[in-house]
Formats: sequence, C-alpha cells, structure tokens
Amino acid sequence: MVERPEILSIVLAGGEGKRLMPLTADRAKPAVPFGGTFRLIDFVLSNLANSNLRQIAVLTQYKSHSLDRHISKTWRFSTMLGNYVAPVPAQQRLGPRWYQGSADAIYQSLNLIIDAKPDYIVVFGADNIYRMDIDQMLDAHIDSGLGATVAGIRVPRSEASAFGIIDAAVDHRIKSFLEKPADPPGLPDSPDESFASMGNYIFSSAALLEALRADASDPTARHDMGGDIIPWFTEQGESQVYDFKDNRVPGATEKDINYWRDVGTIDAFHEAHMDLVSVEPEFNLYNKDWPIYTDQVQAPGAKFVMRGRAEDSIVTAGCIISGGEVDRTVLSPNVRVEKWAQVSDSVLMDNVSIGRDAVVRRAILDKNVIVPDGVQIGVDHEHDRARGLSVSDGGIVTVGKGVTVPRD
Ligand code: ADQ
Repeated sequence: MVERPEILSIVLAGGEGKRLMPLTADRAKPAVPFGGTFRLIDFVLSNLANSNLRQIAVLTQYKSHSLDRHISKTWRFSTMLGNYVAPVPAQQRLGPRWYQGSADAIYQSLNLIIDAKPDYIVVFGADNIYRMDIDQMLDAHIDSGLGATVAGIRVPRSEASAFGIIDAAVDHRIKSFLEKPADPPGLPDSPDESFASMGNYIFSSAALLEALRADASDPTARHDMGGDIIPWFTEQGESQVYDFKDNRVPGATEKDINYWRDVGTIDAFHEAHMDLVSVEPEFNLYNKDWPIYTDQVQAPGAKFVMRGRAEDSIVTAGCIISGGEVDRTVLSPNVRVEKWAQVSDSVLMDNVSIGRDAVVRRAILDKNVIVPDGVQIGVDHEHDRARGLSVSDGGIVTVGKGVTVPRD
C-alpha cells in the first residue's frame, strides 16, 4: 500500500481587514458574517474538510474573540482519526512581539510543524469566497517535486494591484512574482487580465522551514507570505502556479465553476451578497455535494405576517417580517421588519430591527443595529454621512454593530 503523506494545514486568520471597517471594528476579518448564516472562515475550513484535510491549525491574532468562539463552537471534528481544527492565538514564543506579518505568524508557530512532522504544508488565507478541491492542488504540488505551489486565477487588470501577480511559463513554473504591484502587467493572450495569487499555497515542509528561517534572519524583510516567501521560492526556481481553472468540485454548475471572490472591501462584500440573492447566482450556496458548514442558530422558522413579504432574498431562521417589504436582501437570523418598512438591496446581520415606515436601501447593517420607526438609510448619502454612517465609494451605507441609527 502506498503511504499517504502527512499533511498539516495552516489557515492564516490574523488579518485586520481595515477596508471592511466598520464590520471589522470589533472582530477579525475571517469572523465577518457572510451569506446570512456563515462567517468568512467557514469557506476555507469547509474546503479543507471536504478535501479530507482535517488536521488544521488556525493562526489568529487581531481581535480574535468571536473568531475563536466560532471555531471552537462550530469546527469540532471527531478526534478519533487525529482530526482537529485548533485555533492558535499569537503566543509570543519568540519574545514579546506580535506577528509581524503572515510569514512571521507561521515562524512563531514552528512548534506546530516540528511536532506534527508533516511532509507537506497547506497554507491558506481565511477570507475568500469559493469552493476548491484542495486535494487536486496537492496532487499537482507533489507531482512537481518543487518547494512551493501557488493557486492562481485570472482577475481584471483594473483590480489586480490588490493581489500578488504571477508571471508563469507554459509549464506552470513561476518566472516572477510581484506582490501588489502599482501597475500590474496584463496577460499575453488577454491584456486586460492579470494572473493573481489567491493567497493559497502548498509547500514541501523542509523547503518552507528553510524559507521561513531565511526570512526571519533578513532584517529588511516584511515577513509576509506574498511579499517575501513566495518571491524567495521564485528566485530559487522552486515555485509553480496551480491554475484554479483546472479545479473541479463535485456538484459545481456551469456558472459557479471556479468562482472566487476577495470580499475585502465593502463594495465587493455587498456585490457578493447581491449575487447570492439573484435568481441565478454565480455562486451556488446550495451545492450539497460540497457543503459549506457553519454553526446554525437555534431559532424557529422565519415567519411572514400582516402581508409582510420578501422577494429575491435569503431569509434565515428566527426572522419575522410583519407587514414590511423586503427585496434583494440577505437577512441573518432573528431580524425583525415592521409594518410599512421597505428594505432593498441590503445585508442585515443577526438581530437587526427595522421599525415601522423605515426605509433601508443598499446598506449593510451589522448585528443588533436598530433602525427606529420612520428612519431612512441609503436615501440621502449626505444625510447618512452627517449622521456618522459610512458610505463607500460604490454608495453602500454601512452601520456598525449595535448602533441605533439617529433620525437627524
Ligand atoms: P492580502 O489578503 O492583502 O493578500 P494579507 O493581509 O497578508 O494579504 O492576508 C492574507 C491572509 O493572512 C488573510 O487570511 C489574513 O487574515 C491573514 N493574515 C494577515 N496577517 C496575518 C498575521 N499577522 N497573522 C496571521 N494571519 C494573518 C494575500 C496575498 C496576495 C494575494 C491575496 C489574495 O499576499 O498575494 O493575491 O492574498 O486575496
């Protein structure tokens, strides 16, 4: 029998997510709620679990309380086969300092690698929306015999400066890797597209240890996976790209095959939700062959009374729509919408309450937000700003956790 290699998965979950403010004012970006019942981290953890990669360390740091709580409540595998999801908070093992960057986060957690003695290490980010069979990428990595494999996807060149940009040869070897270049190069066959890193990597263990040690002793390094470690492997001729378009998950539709979104800005986050509520979404949350797991709240079924209605919307448990109208909106559990209220093109998180006659348009309301009777959001952006609400470049109004929206 061929022995299966030992694999340790590390999820980088310490990101601050400044561009998602105010949703990240009080929680780590991977803990931001998504799609009514999920949190961002559920997507990578589901992909790992569905790919039978179930020895997982989640490196946390920034405001990790709700993330830690979510992981320990939701992500409990049977330990019988040595499976686990372990949240690993920054522990200052190497002296009194926080993680300097994502590579330092792994370096400071080297004891995990030394204890587990894996042959390969899967290092994935925690804040993208996608389905991926990681086993297929692992096969490509093992077949190559190289030190590092980076998952890559084509993105519009206009958005590419937010990503690590890959220039690869036909045999997939990476010729150059530029982390977030100001002027990203287009592709030879498609000048308006660039080939971007998805922030998901697989390494051969010994090679990663060598790279991390070199990085730690380099005083000029930023100690970042995309900024330092991948360029280091590339300089050695030891990196290749795994093209995400070659990945197939069971049950994928023509439309959502190879869907991947970075929802790191308010506008991208909102747009991904509008996709979910569209009649034929690009991303199919309902694929039972590759489920996305989460913690389901204990709450009774959603209820519609007094002619309350919701159309083109996701309505989760515990919601009561009492006479209000909801269109193209995602409602997390326990939301209330009262008589004559109108809610459209919005994302309402847990326990939001919308009063009578209120109007909410193109808005994201974080947990426990109260919109009192008759109050309007998203109707007059000047007025929204004047009341201290944040309005994105794309015109999305975001209200932070627990705020009672003032009338004036
Ligand atoms: P970014 O997402 O901008 O780009 P980064 O902020 O380092 O890079 O976040 C990557 C992952 O690491 C996230 O899941 C984040 O939560 C986590 N992280 C960040 N700092 C951390 C720390 N100090 N400790 C633990 N975890 C930390 C990356 C790559 C790009 C790639 C994009 C794709 O660097 O090359 O194109 O992801 O989204």
